[in-house]
Amino acid sequence: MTDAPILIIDGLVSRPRTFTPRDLDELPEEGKVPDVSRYHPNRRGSGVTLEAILSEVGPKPEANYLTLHADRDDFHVSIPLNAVRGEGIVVYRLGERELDLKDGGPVRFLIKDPTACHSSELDDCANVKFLSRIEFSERKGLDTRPTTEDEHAALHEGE
Ligand SMILES: Nc1nc2c(c(=O)[nH]1)N[C@H]1C(S)=C(S)[C@@H](COP(=O)(O)O)O[C@H]1N2
Ligand SMILES: [Mo]
Repeated sequence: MTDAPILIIDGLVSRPRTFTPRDLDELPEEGKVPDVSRYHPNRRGSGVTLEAILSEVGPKPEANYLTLHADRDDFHVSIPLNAVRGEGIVVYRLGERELDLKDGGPVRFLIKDPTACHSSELDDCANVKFLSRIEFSERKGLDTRPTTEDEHAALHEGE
């Protein structure tokens, strides 16, 4: 595992910071998610809850939205903090190794119980791969999720 930062948290939080895999490993046990296949049978890896990260950074009272940024392919999703609280998981390991690109690594966001694509704020499309930064803001931020079936098909074509 690399010791380099893999995730940036910034915007409206009391303690903006970066996390290395070791930093994430050191979060309290109750924030650990040992195996994401219990939520999504076809997905692999382990990680921590979004809630555990929120406890570290302390979102400010006016932080209504969080935006999940994937710089690698310029994909972005912005969802209300209240809706995703308790639902979000940050996956960054597969056993003792880092999560592969083909699993959406090195960091992948997962929603425990997402709805079908473009049917809600917390849909499958919000399961952001290659997550590099989580930004907190008062208003909704950048959201590049596909909004039509055609856009969606085109996005998956490129995978
Ligand atoms: N970085 C990034 N994350 C992404 C996407 C993408 O194009 N780039 N596509 C989204 C969409 S539209 C869907 S439906 C899911 C698909 O995830 P899966 O390939 O693991 O099923 O990933 C989401 N996460
Ligand atoms: Mo999607």
